[in-house]
Amino acid sequence: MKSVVIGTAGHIDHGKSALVRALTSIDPDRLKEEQERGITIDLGFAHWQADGINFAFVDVPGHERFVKNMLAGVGGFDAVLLVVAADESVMPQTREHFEICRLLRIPAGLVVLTKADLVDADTIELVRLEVRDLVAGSFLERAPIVPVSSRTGAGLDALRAALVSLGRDAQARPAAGTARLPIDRVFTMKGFGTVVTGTLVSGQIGLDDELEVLPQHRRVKVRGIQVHGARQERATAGQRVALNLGGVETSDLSRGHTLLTPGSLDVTTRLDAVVEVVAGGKPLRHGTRVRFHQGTSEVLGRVAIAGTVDEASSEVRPSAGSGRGELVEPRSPTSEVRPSTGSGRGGHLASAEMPPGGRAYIRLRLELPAVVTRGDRYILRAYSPPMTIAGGEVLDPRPARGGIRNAAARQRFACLDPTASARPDDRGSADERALGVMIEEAGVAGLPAGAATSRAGLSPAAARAATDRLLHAGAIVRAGDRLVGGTLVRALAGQLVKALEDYHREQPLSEGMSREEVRERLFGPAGPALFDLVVANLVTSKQIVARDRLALAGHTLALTPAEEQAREAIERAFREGGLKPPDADALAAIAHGDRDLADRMVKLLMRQKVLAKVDTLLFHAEALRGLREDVAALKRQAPGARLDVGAFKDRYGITRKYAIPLLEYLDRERVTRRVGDVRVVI
Ligand SMILES: Nc1nc2c(ncn2[C@@H]2O[C@H](COP(=O)(O)OP(=O)(O)OP(=O)(O)O)[C@@H](O)[C@H]2O)c(=O)[nH]1
Ligand SMILES: [Mg+2]
Repeated sequence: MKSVVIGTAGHIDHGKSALVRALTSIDPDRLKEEQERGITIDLGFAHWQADGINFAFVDVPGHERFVKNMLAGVGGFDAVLLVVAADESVMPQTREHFEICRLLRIPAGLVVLTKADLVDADTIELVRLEVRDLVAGSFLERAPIVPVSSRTGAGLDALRAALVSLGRDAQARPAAGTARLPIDRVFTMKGFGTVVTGTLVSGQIGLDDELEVLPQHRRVKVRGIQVHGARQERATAGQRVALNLGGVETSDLSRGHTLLTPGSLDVTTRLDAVVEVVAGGKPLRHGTRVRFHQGTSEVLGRVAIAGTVDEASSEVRPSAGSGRGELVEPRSPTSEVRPSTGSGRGGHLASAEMPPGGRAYIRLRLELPAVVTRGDRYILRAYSPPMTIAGGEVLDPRPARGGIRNAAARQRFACLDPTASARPDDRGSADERALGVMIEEAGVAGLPAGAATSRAGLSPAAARAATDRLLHAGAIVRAGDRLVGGTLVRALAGQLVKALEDYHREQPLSEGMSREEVRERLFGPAGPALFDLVVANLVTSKQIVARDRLALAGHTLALTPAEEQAREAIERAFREGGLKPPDADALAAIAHGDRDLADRMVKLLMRQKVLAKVDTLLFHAEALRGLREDVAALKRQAPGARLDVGAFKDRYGITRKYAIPLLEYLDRERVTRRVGDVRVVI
C-alpha cells in the first residue's frame, strides 16, 4: 500500500493539532505537558487510510521557540498542510514554516484555513488573498486553499478529497536505494527495550537486518518493526516506522542520529553547498556561526562564502578583489574570520555578505559530525536569536581543504551545482558531472567506487549507470576498486613514456627502468592496480615493453664499437674461465686498461643475466648451469653420492676460495645438502 507522509505547518494556536485530530480521530499531542498547556511542544503522530493510501501525519509545534522540533519532522514530509487560522491570517511562523518547506523543496501541499466558524465569508476571502500573496511563485502557488472548521466539521470532506488527490499524485520515495532513517524519537518500551522512530527516507528495512548508527558507527540489529502501530516484517521508504533495536541502549541514541545500511554513508564536518538566503530576513555573513539542520539533526557550524551563484556560473572572471588578499575557509569552527571588506582595492563586500534573497556557494565547517551526502537539503538558522536565515542543497559532503574564494573554486561549485546551467561542453547529466569532478579531484589515489553513493549521493543503481557512462566516454578509468580520471590516466601514460625516453638517453646501456622506480616517481599514492593498468595499456598499444624492467618498444642498447668489443671479450673470458673466472685485473687488461669500461660492461652483462653473482664472485651463467648439471649427474652414477670440499676442489680444479661459495650455492639451489663436513647430492 502506498504511504504518504503529510506534515502540518503554521503559526502557534492556528489549529494544526485540532485539524489532525478531526481528520484521524488521533490526538497528536501525546505529552502530558502539551495537553495541560494546550500547545504542541514536540512532534506528534497520527495516521489515516483512504482510497488505498496510508496517510501518516506529522504534527509540528507552531511556537517560535520550538521551530527546532518542527525542523526534526519536516525533512520527512511528502506534502505539507499549511495551516492558517482564518481569524488571524498569515503570522510570523506561518511565514517561517512556509520558507522552511520551500527551502527543503517539499514537493507538494495544501493550504487549510482553519477556524472558519469564527469568521464571515468576506474575511475568508481576505485571508485567501493574503495566502495567495505569500505562496506566489512557490510550490504552493496552485495548491487548493480549503476553509474548514475542526469544531463544526465544515469543509473536512472537501479537505479529505483534496488529501486523497494529493496522495495519489505524490511520488514514491526510492525504495531500491540504501536504507536511511533519521531518528526523531528514542524511548524504552517495557519488555522490548530500545525503540526508535522516524521516517524511512529511502530503502527498506527488514526484520533481523543489521544497521549502522551514525555518527557513532555502531552496529544494531532490527528485532521488531511497526508501521502505524501494526507489526510488519519489512518497512519501505516513505513510511513512518518504529524499530525495536538490539545491541544498543536507549541512552546511546538520540534524535539526530541516523540508521543506515552499513557503510552506505559517512560522517563529515566540512561540506560545500549552495545556499538561498531567505528574502526579507537577515543577510548571511562570511564567518557567521549558524545552526545547520538536516534530517533530524542540528549541528553548529560556521559559514564561509565562496561567491554568488551568478559570479561562478556566468563568468570565469573572479569577483572583485579576489586573487590578492585571498580569503580562506575559517580555520577552526571557533576562529572568527573577518574578511577584509577592504576599501582601496575593491574589497570583498560583494560576496562577504549575502543579502536576503541572494544565492551563494558556501563551505560549512561543522563543530560536530553530520551524516549528509550530495543532494541533501538543509536549513541554516542564526545562532542567536535562532531564526531561519537560509537553506539549500549539499553539493559535496567531503571537499578537500583549501581556499574557496578564487575563480577555479567557484567554477568547481558551479560544476557540482545541479541547477547551474551546463556549459556547452558538458554533455553529461548533473550526476555524472559531479561524480566526474569528485573522481578527478581524487587524483592518482582514485575515488573508492562506493563514494558514488556516500559522497555523490547516487542510489546504487544510479551510481552504476553514471559510472558506466563515464567509463564508456573515457572520462574515467576503473583501476581495481577505484575510479580514476581519464585525463590523469592518459597524462600518466604520457609521463611514463617520456620518463623512459629520458632514461634511455641517460642510460643507453640499461635495458630500462625498474618498475619500482617508475611507480615511486610517477604514481605516488596510487594503488598497484593503476600502475598495472597504465603499463598494460602501453604494452597493448605496443608503446613499451615490460619485462623485469620497463623499456620503450624500439629500445636497443647503444654500444660504441669499443664497448661492444669489450663486452664480447669479457663475456668470452667468463665463458672460457668457467669456474675459474677472470679477476678484476684480468678484466681491466681485456678492456685495454680501462677499468671503468670493464666495470660498465660487467654490470650490463649482469643485468642481461649473462653473468651471475655467487657471494662476491662472478661467474658466467653457463658455467653455473654446467656445474649444477654435473653434480646432479653424480647421483645417477652412484645413488647417495657424497662430496667433501677436497673432492670438490680436485674435481673442478679450483681453490678453497671458490669451492666454499660454490658448494653453498649448490646447497641453496637444492642440488646438494650439507651433512656435517660432506655434501649429499639430492
Ligand atoms: N472555533 C474553532 N476553534 C478551533 C478550531 N481549530 C482549533 N481551534 C482551537 O484553537 C486552539 C488551538 O488549537 P491547536 O490545534 O492546539 O493549535 P495548534 O496549531 O496545534 O497550536 P500549536 O501546536 O501550539 O502550534 C484550541 O483551543 C482549539 O480548540 C476551529 O476550527 N474552530
Ligand atoms: Mg499543535
